[in-house]
Amino acid sequence: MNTESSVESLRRHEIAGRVEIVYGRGGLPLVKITTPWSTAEIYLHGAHVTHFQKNGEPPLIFLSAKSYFADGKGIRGGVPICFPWFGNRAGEPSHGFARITAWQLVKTSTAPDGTVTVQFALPQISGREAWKNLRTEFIVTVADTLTMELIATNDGCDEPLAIENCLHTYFHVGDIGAVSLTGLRDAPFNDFAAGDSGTRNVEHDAVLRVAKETNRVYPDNAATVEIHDENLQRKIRVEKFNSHSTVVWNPWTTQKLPDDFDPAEHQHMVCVESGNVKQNKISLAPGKASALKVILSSAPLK
Ligand code: TA6
Repeated sequence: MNTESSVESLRRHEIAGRVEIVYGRGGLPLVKITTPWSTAEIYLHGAHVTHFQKNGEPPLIFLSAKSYFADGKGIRGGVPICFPWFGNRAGEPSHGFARITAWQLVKTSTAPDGTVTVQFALPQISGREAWKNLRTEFIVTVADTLTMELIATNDGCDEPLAIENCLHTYFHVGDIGAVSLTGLRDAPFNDFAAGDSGTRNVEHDAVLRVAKETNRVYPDNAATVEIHDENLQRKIRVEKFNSHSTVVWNPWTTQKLPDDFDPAEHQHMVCVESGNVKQNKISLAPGKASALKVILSSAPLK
């Protein structure tokens, strides 16, 4: 954990009634946000959004009751920032090193209407010389919606950088058996569930229901997805910008996960992830930037 991330040194970023910096779980620095419409929480560890809840509604974001909150470990739930790669790499952390790194808190601000914006920067990491030219920011805007923007810039002048990015958002649902996803009808996907290595498939049903282990990467897909939750009588909208991959995941009780997730928790979560992964990976030319943006909103189902 870098010295900048001790809470006392971060208190200058506090805004009365809007932004508070505290020690969160595992003693990790936590940014607590209150707006007229909502509350949110973001750990500097991974610049990880762990909570977003509109006043009078259940949380919109799922967080495992068994999550780790420790250096070197990803937080289970919330919005893991999968970066600068997605998935497994031999001898490397799954989904990249961004989510297990303490980000720097750069700036907090609030608008006259009470909207709060928090900016983070991924520090240079010793031993990661291959990424020395990568400058990465994460900007979170909290209001009655939650907007997250991951901006990667190649500060080098000769070599392109091959990156993947994905905001791996875990959504809270009342009961996965009463949930349907819209927006993916007729969209081809690669199936990675139950050890499948990515068989290409397509479905023509009007909505996607999750009734088993589900792990789908929809390539070349920028669809706005809605999560219709009959149990909570709520729909969550996932709007994406500069995202060419959609991932839908629920481990059910069959995918073996570390003990930071209780298999029974599968009933109360579904991941709808937005990014540029696998065949949609990005070649970031010298001097160029790529901004992935996601806007989360919710409304009554009827
Ligand atoms: O997004 C789906 C996925 O790639 C699954 O394969 C599963 O591994 C999930 O991410 C969680 O990965 P994690 O490394 O956080 O356990």
